[in-house]
Amino acid sequence: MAEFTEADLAGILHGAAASGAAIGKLTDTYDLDLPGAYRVQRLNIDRRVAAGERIAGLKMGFTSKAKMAQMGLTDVIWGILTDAMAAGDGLYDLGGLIHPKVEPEIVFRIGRRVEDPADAEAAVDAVALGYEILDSRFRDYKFALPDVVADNASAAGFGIGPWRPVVRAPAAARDESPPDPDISDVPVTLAVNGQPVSSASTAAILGDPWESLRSAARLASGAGIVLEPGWIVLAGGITAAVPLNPGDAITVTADGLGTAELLTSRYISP
Ligand code: OOG
Ligand code: MG
Repeated sequence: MAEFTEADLAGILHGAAASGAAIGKLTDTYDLDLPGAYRVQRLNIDRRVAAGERIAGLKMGFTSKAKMAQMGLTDVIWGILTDAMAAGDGLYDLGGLIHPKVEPEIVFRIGRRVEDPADAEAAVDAVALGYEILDSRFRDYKFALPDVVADNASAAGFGIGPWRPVVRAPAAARDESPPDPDISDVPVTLAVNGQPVSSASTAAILGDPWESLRSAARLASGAGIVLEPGWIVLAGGITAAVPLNPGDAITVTADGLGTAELLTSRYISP
């Protein structure tokens, strides 16, 4: 195994993202374990923050069987989102990306500081349907768990549909009535240019997307991260991700949760 520092590996990943040129798996050449991979991930987030980006929240990965099967991995992972990854309202420019994909997500909004992960669920003030744009820095999306963790769980972008405020039953009735809107088992469809290409229930996310929120809070707390008001948590792709091409119109819909839309530009900036 080659000599390396975690800063070297972060630099390699940053270089791939900045140049749009894919790299081979780090684990083929370097002895990278999961704790080391999360440190590499953090080095590149620190680099983004030093460049002026702000942390926007967290993303969970491989929380659904469809995603695990698609990528051949079975452990839940997480990554960190920044404001620069927000897709915005205009046409989304795929320029600089290597091989982007899109997947439907449930998005949680944190309403107040989460000092204790046990408080995370109560701290969520709204939920929405959204999507995530993925762009693995690894050739052909071929990676082992430490690779994809170091690569910030392939994070590239995200978009959020209309927020739905979370309304909770009085404490005595909470066991029987889930928070409204009920997101535990809602059919979600992803359409490309008007054609539905994949659909699945939100129950695909660890049985209930709230479970993913709880995991995110536990993992963040273990990493010394405090969830801040206004942060979001992406619960994890509900269906397998689909390739994103210039000029695509992507629509993610779910009963009672509305629609999130992504229009990519036909023109790719150099
Ligand atoms: C890793 C990212 C996984 C999810 O929602 O499961 C992820 C990948 O598929 O490249 O974002
Ligand atoms: Mg995702």
